Amino acid sequence: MADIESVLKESRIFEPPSTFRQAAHVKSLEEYRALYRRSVDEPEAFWGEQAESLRWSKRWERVLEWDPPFASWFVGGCLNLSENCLDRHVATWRKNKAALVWEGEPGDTRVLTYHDLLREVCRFANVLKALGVVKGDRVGIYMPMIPEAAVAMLACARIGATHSVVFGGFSAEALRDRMNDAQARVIVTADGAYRRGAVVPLKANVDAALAGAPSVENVVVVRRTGEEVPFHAGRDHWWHELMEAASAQCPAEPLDAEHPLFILYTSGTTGRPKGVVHTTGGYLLQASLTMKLVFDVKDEDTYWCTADIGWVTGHSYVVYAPLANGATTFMYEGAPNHPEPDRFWRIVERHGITVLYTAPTAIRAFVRWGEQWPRKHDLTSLRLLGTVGEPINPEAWMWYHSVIGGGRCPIVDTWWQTETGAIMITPLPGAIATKPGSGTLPFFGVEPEVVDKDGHAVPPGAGGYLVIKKPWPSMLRTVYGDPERYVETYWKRFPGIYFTGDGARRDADGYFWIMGRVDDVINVAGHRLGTMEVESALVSHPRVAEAAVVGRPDELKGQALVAFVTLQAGIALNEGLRAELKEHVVKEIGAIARPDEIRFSEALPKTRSGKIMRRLLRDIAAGRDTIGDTTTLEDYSVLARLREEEE
Ligand code: 7RM
Repeated sequence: MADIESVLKESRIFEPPSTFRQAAHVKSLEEYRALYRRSVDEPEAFWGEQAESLRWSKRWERVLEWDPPFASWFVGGCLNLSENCLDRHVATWRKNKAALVWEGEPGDTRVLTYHDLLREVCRFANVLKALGVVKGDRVGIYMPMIPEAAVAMLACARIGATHSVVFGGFSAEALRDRMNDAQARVIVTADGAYRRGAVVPLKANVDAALAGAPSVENVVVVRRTGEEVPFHAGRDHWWHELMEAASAQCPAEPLDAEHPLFILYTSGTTGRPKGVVHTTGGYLLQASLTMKLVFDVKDEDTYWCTADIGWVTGHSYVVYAPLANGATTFMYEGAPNHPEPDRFWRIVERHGITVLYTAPTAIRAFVRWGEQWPRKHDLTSLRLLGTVGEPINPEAWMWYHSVIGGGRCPIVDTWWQTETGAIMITPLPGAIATKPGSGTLPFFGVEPEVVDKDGHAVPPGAGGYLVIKKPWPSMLRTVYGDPERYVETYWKRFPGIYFTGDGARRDADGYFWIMGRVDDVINVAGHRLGTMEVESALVSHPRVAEAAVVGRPDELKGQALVAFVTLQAGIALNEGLRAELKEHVVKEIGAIARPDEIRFSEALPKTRSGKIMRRLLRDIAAGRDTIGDTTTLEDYSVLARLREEEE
């Protein structure tokens, strides 16, 4: 009996377009394979060569020290990340190139050149120093998606302060717990943030959080929305006032390659937040190399990653990796449907976006809102599309490909995690043919495997647990303040091997297909089904926009399969449709996956980064109250509404 059974069949395949291939950094499958071979046969030589492309103030002595499960990369080397992102380019023709193009939700825009951005970063680095922040201190960042957020991150990196960005939509309690765990000395925030035309009271949340976070001595507040906010004399400072007084000269501090760059909290299911720690050299190297080869970034690109900086994708692929490559990174403050559902496409047209990187959850929302919205805009500037965050259902992939990409743009479906720091499994768009729903092949130096519960590799086509067999440069180094938890969470289940928590299968071409989180696997009469495949079967029905499946305890079968389904806009509910959807799943993948129950819902509970929270749906399906952590839930009203919608 397989650990996780695979039932989905998907046979479409898309070769890289030849014009794309010719101009790409990696141009053929043969080239990919040769480089990949070398990267895993001689990882230290490979990464050592790649690291030559960064600016080091002191060369490393050893590429890797591996004391399982603790890794040190570029041991003895010193560098500064902000110097690599800024000073390096300011010394070239890129000085006056746009580093950051920004659009606010109200439609205001700003452009910062590399020169501008360096000056802002230096000034804010001096502000932090003046507030007493020294190398090794932690700084909290709780901000809207405005340029100052990137400035604050880079300023921390410049002086060796470790930042901890907390998503601006999180509550005061979530912020308090994270600041306490990190023992942050300063928080950088704003008066408020625009979201769908309303104002999120960031400063008020900070005030509430600080009542229980005594380590924080100073708060720096950007004026964004202009609302009156209470000020605590001595503790609170306006960003613009401190910046006015600060010098624009600030030498980049040479930092050890293993100096902690940031702590990013992922909500564990219970209790204490889990602070994933990333360091400097290896992180920067893998983030910047993936940026170059996966997004095939060129100087002419205007690249837009839609993730919030409160998520790892925002750290790596909005801020650090694009800037390390001297690219133009575009940043948008607000919601995708404000004032109308065509906001993203309006932005693509207005700014001439060439590379777009977004999440499946957003794509499914666009499908649901209807293709009339993208059709209103000229999207021909786009040349490459990316997705991240969840498995993408083949139907959503096809829609993205044809409606947004005009059939001409490759799609890079990039699998990675907060813990991996950078992309791990992904197509290289000029080299690797894509299949809708597959992340395809491992990036250089990454050795993933699909294994059974005893850690043995499973044959092609079989489902199992996704693991990574060797250390990689941008891997997490520990859980902040809790190395035991680091070992326990990631390295215990398969001793000496990193466990991702995801289920996957590999097909006959060696392509990886992520099947969802292992904790979400549903056990129906002895068949262990991953969520992705059943959900994809539902989403392939023309009336379905999104689906989430969970198990509910069942005396006969172990678990019954409950599907929560969101329909396309404008579709009326009826009993016939329920039966039709059940039959559709049977036709697509077989009787074992037939949903026992279908519940229609206007929305599904999701995290801020768009991941469906199946844990909460399990409680609802079983009629239980939710006991677990809901602090990362995007829209609390969804839970109440779901409870009302009984079959
Ligand atoms: C970058 C990020 C990580 C989890 C991961 C998966 C899921 C992410 C994909 C994906 C299938 C993808 N960091 N995931 N990307 N599943 N295909 N391309 O998302 O720490 O927030 O989440 O997200 O389950 O383990 S994260």
